[in-house]
Amino acid sequence: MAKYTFFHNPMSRAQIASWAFHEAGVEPEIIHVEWEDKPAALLEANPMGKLPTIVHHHSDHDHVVTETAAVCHYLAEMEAPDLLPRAEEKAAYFRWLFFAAGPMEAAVTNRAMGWDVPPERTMMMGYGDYDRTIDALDDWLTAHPHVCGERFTMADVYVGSQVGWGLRFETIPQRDSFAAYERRLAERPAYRASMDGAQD
Ligand SMILES: N[C@@H](CCC(=O)N[C@@H](CS)C(=O)NCC(=O)O)C(=O)O
Repeated sequence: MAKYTFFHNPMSRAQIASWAFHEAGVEPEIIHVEWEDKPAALLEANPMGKLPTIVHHHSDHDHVVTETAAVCHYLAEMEAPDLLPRAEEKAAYFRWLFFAAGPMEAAVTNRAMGWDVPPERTMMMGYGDYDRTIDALDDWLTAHPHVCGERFTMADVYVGSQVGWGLRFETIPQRDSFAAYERRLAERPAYRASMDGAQD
């Protein structure tokens, strides 16, 4: 039995987890999910029926992990310590991992839905406004080749995917830093292997 069960559909955020599995060098049992016919095992593990959902079969018990950023970090914790941040990298690692999963995800999806924060309400929004959010990440990636600086870590799988998907679906603007970051990450063998798998 594989150590992990991975509920997957390539046209979803599960593709980010697929890249994370490849980076971690772990081969899960993949259960392909059709949106209109979600398996009972998925709904049992995650009543929201959202992807990615993974189940870690650990000794005599199972652990369910949902939320893409958490899945990425969990796989690094459990399987790929080299992709965890070193002491001096932790601040940037957690800052931008949470930034991408919280403020950035909210800013980008709200904009894609056609909703912008009224200027007088930006103080109460976690991301302020869309432009400020995008500019913050642009500034960081202009000054740093990866989330933690020179070294690739698991945070780049998540932050890089947000940038890559954003550029592809035009939900984030073209910026030199984003394009260069995407190109750098696309050279990784694990990224390419996960994309090959997505086309099967
Ligand atoms: N907060 C979740 C969001 C997951 C999510 O919304 N996944 C979408 C696909 S990208 C999904 O499973 N949609 C199916 C549904 O809602 O029925 C995460 O970050 O993983």
